[in-house]
Amino acid sequence: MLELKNIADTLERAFLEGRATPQFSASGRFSVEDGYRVQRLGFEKALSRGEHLAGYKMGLTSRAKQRDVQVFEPIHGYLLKSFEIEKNGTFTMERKIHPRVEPEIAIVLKHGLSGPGVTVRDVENALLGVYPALEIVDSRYENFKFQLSDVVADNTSACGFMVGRENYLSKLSDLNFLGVIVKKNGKIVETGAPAAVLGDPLLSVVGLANILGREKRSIEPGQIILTGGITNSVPFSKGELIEVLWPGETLKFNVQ
Ligand code: OOG
Ligand code: MG
Repeated sequence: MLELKNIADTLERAFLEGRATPQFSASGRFSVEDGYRVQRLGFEKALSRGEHLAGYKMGLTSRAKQRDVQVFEPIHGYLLKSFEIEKNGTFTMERKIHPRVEPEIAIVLKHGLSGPGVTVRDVENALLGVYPALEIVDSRYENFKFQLSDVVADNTSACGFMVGRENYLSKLSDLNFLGVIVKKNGKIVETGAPAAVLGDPLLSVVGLANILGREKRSIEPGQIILTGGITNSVPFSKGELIEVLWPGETLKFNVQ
């Protein structure tokens, strides 16, 4: 039997030191439920280090992302305030393993939502903002290779995020069609549209609210919800420039 507390300790060390660890599912029975138990332990450890919750993320909500990592089920994790990257800022490779960037739609609600029975209409009525965003994932597993339970335990590879100022709330009926372009060092490397995320990124929020409801938790007003990567994630390294071009706003960072 794998000891869940030991797994949480190992993942915390990998995260804090930026050193990859072998996946756990390879060395014994490790269920998805165990993965979420480990994620919960990791969250409690983060709080006791003085970290704060910023919101939640959904992952593996697009075919591109599922094929990318060969895991075919949506997952959810938590976002810490310290993950937020300054706009037009720099991203440091210090204590990172093999980070990758992906374009996402971020959602903020003006009133709380909790399942069961949350619908798209409920999410629409609760919306405060719909923002262009990017996420940086950095799996704590060797070679970015994992099974479903591993990636859940590793807080779904969460590492960083940036949320734009542009609010697409007034363009909600066209949200699915907003194109996004990812450039690395000035060259286009990925293109996509929010429709890639479950056919509508608001469905990601529906899923999250219903999942949290089962745990007697809820999405709180003002929390940031990342709805999931639209394209394949793009690896980068020191000295490179990443730009994510959205209608009305470009999100970018230099890698140091
Ligand atoms: C898993 C996390 C997936 C997304 O947006 O699909 C994710 C990974 O790719 O490491 O964040
Ligand atoms: Mg993501």
